[in-house]
Amino acid sequence: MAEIGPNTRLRVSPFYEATIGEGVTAFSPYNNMLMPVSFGDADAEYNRLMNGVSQWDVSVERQVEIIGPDAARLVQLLSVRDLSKIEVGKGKYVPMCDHRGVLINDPVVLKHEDGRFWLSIGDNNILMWARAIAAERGLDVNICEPDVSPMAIQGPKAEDVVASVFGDWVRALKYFWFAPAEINGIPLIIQRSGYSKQGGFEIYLRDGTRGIDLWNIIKEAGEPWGIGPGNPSPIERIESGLLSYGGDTDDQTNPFEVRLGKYVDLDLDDEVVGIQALRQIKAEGVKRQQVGIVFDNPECRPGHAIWYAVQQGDRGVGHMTCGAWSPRAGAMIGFGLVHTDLTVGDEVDVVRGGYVDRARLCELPFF
Ligand code: THG
Repeated sequence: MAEIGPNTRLRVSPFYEATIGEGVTAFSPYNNMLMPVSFGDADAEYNRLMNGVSQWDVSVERQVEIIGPDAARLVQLLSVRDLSKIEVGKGKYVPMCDHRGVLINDPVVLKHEDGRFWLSIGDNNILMWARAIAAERGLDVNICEPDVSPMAIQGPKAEDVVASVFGDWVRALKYFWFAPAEINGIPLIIQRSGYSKQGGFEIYLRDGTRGIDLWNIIKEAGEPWGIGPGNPSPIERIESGLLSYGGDTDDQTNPFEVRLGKYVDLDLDDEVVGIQALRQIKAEGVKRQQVGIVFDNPECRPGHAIWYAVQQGDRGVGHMTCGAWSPRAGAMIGFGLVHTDLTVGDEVDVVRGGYVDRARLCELPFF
């Protein structure tokens, strides 16, 4: 069997050995790292997330740290959401666009102090982007990627597990709020957040040499609740309507098309990258929309390829950008990126390889 090994261009997660020990069976490339995407038992992994608690290596969610007198200014210039009221100790979900108004990331922004922020990024090189914009605008900031690696604890029992390790104070953390913590000398940040709608926390490891220690502390503490390994679930995130930047978006996608319009503030000043283009896009009318797709045939199962063509008769009306068998829907479901002249309830054909499947458009989220 061929191998893809860690090398200087493929950085190693501090939890790598731990996930190998847990029996990881598949990885996906993300931010020049490998993200575990399967531990070989999809049903058990989904059930843990829905009914118990699941432990994820999401160190691929890299942090871009911005420090300095102009840090707040730079973070706002990079973000099409108004950040003037962001509070110290709270994160915010923020679309980032290029000068065309095309979505280039959807990070969680964490404000640590007035002059210090983290952008907790998806799969794109925002470190380079932030440095380029800062230099162009002559801003007084320092930008780096700190030694920080998030682990997610997700599911209805996540709070009990995290409280058993760090104390009951974590139960009082509101959504997206974070606080520093420490266990056995391991420096951490704990936030109520994570890429699922089943509740939970993200623990940002701030010392990459202590990854296995942290993994084992959480694993042992979670045993009474049946904790086990998992990863951002393609099934649950589709059911819950969570966007995957780079999966559900292409090189033309703007935030209005993928349900992020509520996080866009068009009256931000003109200097914000992409804001002028977004005003024009809005004025001209948005051409595509993200909707749910439910397949008629209950036997239908997802295939390999993505971005299947969606048609009405012979007319191409868009694409299906992701799909999964949904236990809760009892059907194959997915997201469509389709023309705005289609509406919820419309029947469509999804063309997958040689097959044509009948499906119906519906509102997102599914649940
Ligand atoms: N956690 C952290 N960093 C991340 C992710 C994460 N960086 C990369 C990637 N995931 C960014 N994408 C998302 C997508 C959705 C959410 C968070 C990050 C999310 N959305 C909620 C929703 O859509 O309902 C809440 C948004 C809101 O209303 O504020 O949580 O998972 N650290």
